[in-house]
Amino acid sequence: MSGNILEKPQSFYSEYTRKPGADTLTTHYCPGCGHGVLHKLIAEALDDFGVREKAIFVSPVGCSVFGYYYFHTGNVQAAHGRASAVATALKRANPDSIVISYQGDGDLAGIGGNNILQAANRGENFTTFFVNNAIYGMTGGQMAPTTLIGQTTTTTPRGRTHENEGYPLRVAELLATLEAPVYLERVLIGDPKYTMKARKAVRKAIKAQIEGKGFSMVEALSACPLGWKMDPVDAKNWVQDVLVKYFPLGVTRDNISEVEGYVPGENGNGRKPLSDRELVKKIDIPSDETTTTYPLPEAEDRYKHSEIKIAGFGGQGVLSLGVGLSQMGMLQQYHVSWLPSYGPEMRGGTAHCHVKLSHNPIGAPLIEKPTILVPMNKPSLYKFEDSVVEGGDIFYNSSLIDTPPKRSDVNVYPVDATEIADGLGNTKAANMVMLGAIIAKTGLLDKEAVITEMKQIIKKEKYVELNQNAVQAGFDALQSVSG
Ligand SMILES: Cc1ncc(C[n+]2csc(CCOP(=O)(O)OP(=O)(O)O)c2C)c(N)n1
Ligand code: SF4
Repeated sequence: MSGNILEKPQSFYSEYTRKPGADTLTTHYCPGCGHGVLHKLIAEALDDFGVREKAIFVSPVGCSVFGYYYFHTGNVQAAHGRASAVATALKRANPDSIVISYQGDGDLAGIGGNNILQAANRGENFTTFFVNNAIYGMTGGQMAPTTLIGQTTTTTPRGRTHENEGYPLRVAELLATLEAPVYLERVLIGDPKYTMKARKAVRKAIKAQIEGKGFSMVEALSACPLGWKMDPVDAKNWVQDVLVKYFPLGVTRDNISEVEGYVPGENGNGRKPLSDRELVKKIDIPSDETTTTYPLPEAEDRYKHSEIKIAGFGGQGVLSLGVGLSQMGMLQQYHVSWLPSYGPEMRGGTAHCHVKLSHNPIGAPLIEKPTILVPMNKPSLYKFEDSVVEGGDIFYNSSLIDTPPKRSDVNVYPVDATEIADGLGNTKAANMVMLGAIIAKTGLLDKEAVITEMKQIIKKEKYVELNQNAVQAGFDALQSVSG
């Protein structure tokens, strides 16, 4: 909207040509549905704040799954319930963007219940619009977590009972018990007399994100005439006369003025830096331990983003080697990630982990093509050898692998890890021998710092020295090897 001229927001396509069929001017929503009105309020706000070009609309499963037909913004589809996880990733990877997560009640409060709770609790700096129509609309009217007691749905044909299905969830109130969210409000969509309040809330929530304040959500009570098997007028009245009695309108959290915003790239990565609230301060565990940090090691360029896969039998310390690399990486100023993958057995089964050490923020922890492979036993070498990138490194446990890797386009380093560890008096230290060997050849970490900080990886005091010696021995074994 500009001046007194009423026009369709630029944040909508002028024609919905992505929608199948000849009708490219109307939406797919049923008459009387609240989705269209909320879409319009969001689109107008994006226009008025001038953020259309950097807005990303996340539509998960539900009637709004086709949001990309309408919003002339970036669009990403999320799996059912995962919009808040996808929005988290989008915002963290693109702190300048304006991320809108748009979810129904089946999606947000049902299958995605834990996702929204965790995202709100982390104070992710994106905006959620939560359409509470007390039913699963798209699939024909099953009970949602917000369905009222006594409400009939296809899965509660005699009406929801608290004995059988529990009580309807009040999401805006639930999230208000968390420390992090900055703004939560419940509004009503569908009747003009409530629309101005809803419009204000939509704008406030988006503005909070623009200012880098943190997590905001607007819960919109909305009619679903089709799911409720009502005509649009009765449905509109039911929202105002019945739904609103259980879900009171209003603000359940507004901390916007209390928190400092962040400036992308300067003091934030898409999340606002959480200030300690009084409650948190009171229960903060006092700590007098100070952590020493070390400068980023000067390794070759190709190690500025290392994707390391470590694999072996359960019990070989594969996962702890990964943890060790990551913890030491953190102390030495890397961005790190560690993702374990366990076999079904506790001991003797296979285990592997994915470790990333990077000079830049890491988008996702999974590794498909490692730049460094560390097989501790034969099956792991066979399984992962082909996946290593050309020019990458393989450090293999030559004590247990008698057939060396076949690849000629990678650097191959045999490390007698198990034998060296046995010589030090404990087979279990083979993983730390390997750590020393990797450091010797890649320069990824500062060896002296790793030895000094060994107690951060090895918690039991009596094993610290053994593992320090193991790192040194692995380092010595490979330092003199050329290549
Ligand atoms: C993993 C998965 N489970 C189930 C479905 C089926 N499904 C599609 S839409 C939907 C319900 C969506 O309801 P809601 O989030 O309330 O949105 P509304 O349709 O009411 O806007 C379900 C269960 C699916 N597509 N994917
Ligand atoms: S089924 Fe319900 S939520 Fe879906 S478009 Fe129709 S009225 Fe809207």
